[in-house]
Amino acid sequence: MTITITAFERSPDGGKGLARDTRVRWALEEVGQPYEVRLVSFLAMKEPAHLALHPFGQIPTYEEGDLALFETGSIVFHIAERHAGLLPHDANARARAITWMFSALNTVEPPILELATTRLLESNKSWYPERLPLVEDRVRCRLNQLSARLGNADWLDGAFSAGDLMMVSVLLRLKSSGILNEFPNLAAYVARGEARAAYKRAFAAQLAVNAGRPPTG
Ligand code: GTB
Repeated sequence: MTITITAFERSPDGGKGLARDTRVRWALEEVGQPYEVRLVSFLAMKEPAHLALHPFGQIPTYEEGDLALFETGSIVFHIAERHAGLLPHDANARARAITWMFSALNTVEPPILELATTRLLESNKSWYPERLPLVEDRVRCRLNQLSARLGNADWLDGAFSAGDLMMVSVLLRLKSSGILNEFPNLAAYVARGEARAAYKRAFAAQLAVNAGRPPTG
């Protein structure tokens, strides 16, 4: 059955791979599943046809036969459950890998998003110089804890899993901030993710859509 995902017609990041279709492309590449991409504009995302797939009018979505999914956590979990390569067979190791997926999305991503939003939307506010360091420190707090847990390991719990895919995807958003480099083992962890052949294919595929198109917004 053909898998179709949606992605920005034109990503605001100009092809840096930070939009969330990249993590879905990466998961599909890791498990060797071909997929098609339907590009959608910001306007089309808010129209009924897309809202029927994604109630919040966002990308990415995932369609496969009768199944339509939204939310990258759910989509990557679905891919990892249906195809070998992203979740261990051992039941406990599998549960732990899934736990890392949730923690990437629920515990590590929120302060990183808060930082991105602060920088993007609040830099003209009088209180920005006071707020920014507070928000940065919330990110540092999480990275400090994650860094301590990762230690010298290559991946969070044994072999590379969907938990690492999600955690690296979340941390990638920090690359331009300089904060990631304060934690050399996390910077190396992200670089290991980026060095995977499947990630490179996913990145190249999104870049092919956005190359030569200046960032918007
Ligand atoms: N929780 C959802 C998920 O994980 O699937 C979040 C989905 C989401 O935020 N989608 C964004 C979207 O569709 C695109 S990825 N936004 C349009 C809208 O809400 O109207 C977020 C994103 C966008 C742009 C950059 N960038 O330019 O760097 C990075 C990340």
